[in-house]
Amino acid sequence: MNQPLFIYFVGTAGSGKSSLTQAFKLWMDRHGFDAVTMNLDPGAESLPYGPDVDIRDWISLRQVMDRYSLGPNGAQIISADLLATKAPEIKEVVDEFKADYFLVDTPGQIELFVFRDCGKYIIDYLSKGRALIAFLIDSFLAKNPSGLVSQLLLAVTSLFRLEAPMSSLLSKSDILKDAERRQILSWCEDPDKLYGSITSSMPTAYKQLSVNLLQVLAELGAELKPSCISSENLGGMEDLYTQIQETFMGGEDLSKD
Ligand SMILES: Nc1nc2c(ncn2[C@@H]2O[C@H](COP(=O)(O)OP(=O)(O)O)[C@@H](O)[C@H]2O)c(=O)[nH]1
Ligand SMILES: [Mg+2]
Repeated sequence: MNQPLFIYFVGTAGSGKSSLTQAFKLWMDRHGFDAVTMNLDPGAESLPYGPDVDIRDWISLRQVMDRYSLGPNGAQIISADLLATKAPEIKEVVDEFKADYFLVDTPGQIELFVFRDCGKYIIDYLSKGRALIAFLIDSFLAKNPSGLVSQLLLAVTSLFRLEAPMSSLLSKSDILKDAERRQILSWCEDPDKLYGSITSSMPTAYKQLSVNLLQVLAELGAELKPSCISSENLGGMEDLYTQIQETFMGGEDLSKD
C-alpha cells in the first residue's frame, strides 16, 4: 500500500479509545499488519500503550497551564487549538514511518476533537480521503435506551463535523450480559422497539422529541449500527479490520500472510 490509512478512535470520555488503540495495535501486530499508534491527547497522563507518535512531544498541558495561567479545562481547549498548528510537524514524523495503518487515539473529551475545528483540520491535513472514524459507543451507557440514543446522536454529530466515513463500535462489550447485548443490538435494528423502551417512562411532553430524534437515526441507516468490540478479550477486532477493508478497498484483503 502506498498511502497509509488512518483510524481515528472517537467517543465520550472513558468510552475506551486509548484501550482500543492499544488492543487493535496488538491484534494488528499478531496478524502481521504494519500499524503505528498516535496519541493526540496532550492531557493524557498515562496510556496503556507507548505511542509511536505523541502530541505530548510538542504540547505539554502543564506548560500551557503555566504559560496562560489556566486551569486544566481551559488548558485542554488551548491545547486542542494548538494541535492544529502542529499539523505540519506531525505530518513530517508520520511520513517518516511509512506504515500502512495509523491508529489514532483522540483527546479524552470528545468535544475537544469534534466540536472545535482542530479535529477536522488534523484529519484533512494528515489523511484526507484515507481516514475512518471508529466511533465508540460505551456499552455501560448504552444499557439505558436514552444513553444509547444520546451516543448515536453524538456519532451523527461527529459524522457531520468530521465528514469522513464512520464505523460505530459497541465498546467494552465484554461487560454486557448476553441478554443486555441482545437488547442493545435489537434497539439498533428495530426503531419501534427502541421507541417503546425509551418512551415507557417518559413524560408525554418529550415523546414527540423522541419520535423526531429516532427518525433522524433511522434515516442515517447502517452506518450507525454498531458492531461489538472488546479490548479486554479482543473480540470484534477482525470485524473492525474487515470494515476498514470494505471502506477503502471494496473488501480486497490486504493480509500479508
Ligand atoms: N471491561 C472492559 N473495560 C474496558 C475496555 N476498554 C476500556 N476499558 C476500561 O474503561 C476505562 C476507560 O478506558 P480508556 O481507554 O481510558 O477510555 P478513553 O477515555 O476513551 O481513552 C478504563 O478503566 C479501561 O480499563 C474493554 O473493552 N472492556
Ligand atoms: Mg484516552
